[in-house]
Amino acid sequence: MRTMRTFIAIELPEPIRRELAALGAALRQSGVRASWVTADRIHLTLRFLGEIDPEDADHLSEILTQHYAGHESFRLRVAGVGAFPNLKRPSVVWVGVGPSEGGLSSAHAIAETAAQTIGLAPEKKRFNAHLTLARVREARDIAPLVELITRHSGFCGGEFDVTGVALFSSKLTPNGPVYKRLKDFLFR
Ligand code: 2AM
Repeated sequence: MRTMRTFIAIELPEPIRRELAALGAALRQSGVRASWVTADRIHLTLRFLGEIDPEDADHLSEILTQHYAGHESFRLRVAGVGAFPNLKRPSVVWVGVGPSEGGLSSAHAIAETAAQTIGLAPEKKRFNAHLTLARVREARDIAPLVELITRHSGFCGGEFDVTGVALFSSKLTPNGPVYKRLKDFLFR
């Protein structure tokens, strides 16, 4: 059976995307070799599922429909810029999202439980809500990027109401991943 590479994520509204696009353009000026995630593809991943069977995707969708239907909407704030694992060795440039407790935490818990229900192993890494802006390709000469991240650390992208989450497929291509929204799970 053909599997699909999938993940569960929260989409961002247009005004936030515009702010992220402007921030990305500013950081790109560093000239450091990195693959920049275009603003239309930036999302908040709740759970990366990897390759799953279409049957499991259907089962997962049923569970998510049921559980998210009872969820309250909540507000998130997009703010701050940093790097994983740290600014000395930036590998991933991220933008912060919070608060991580409350609605975001319970929306994440639903995604995690659903993933385990279809037989996936529990996620070992602690959930760290972030938006990936870039993946750094060049470990040397990163000083200009670090400088720009530091200068923009007070970045504020605005707030938005989360009214649902979605299941996405991800196809890896030479031009980067192509994401497709497969199904929406709207809150009550
Ligand atoms: P990231 O933003 O931190 O890279 C689609 O690939 C989404 O799933 C991305 O947002 C990515 O998170 C997330 N993801 C989590 N674990 C992943 C993995 N092992 N491989 C690819 N993407 C992963």
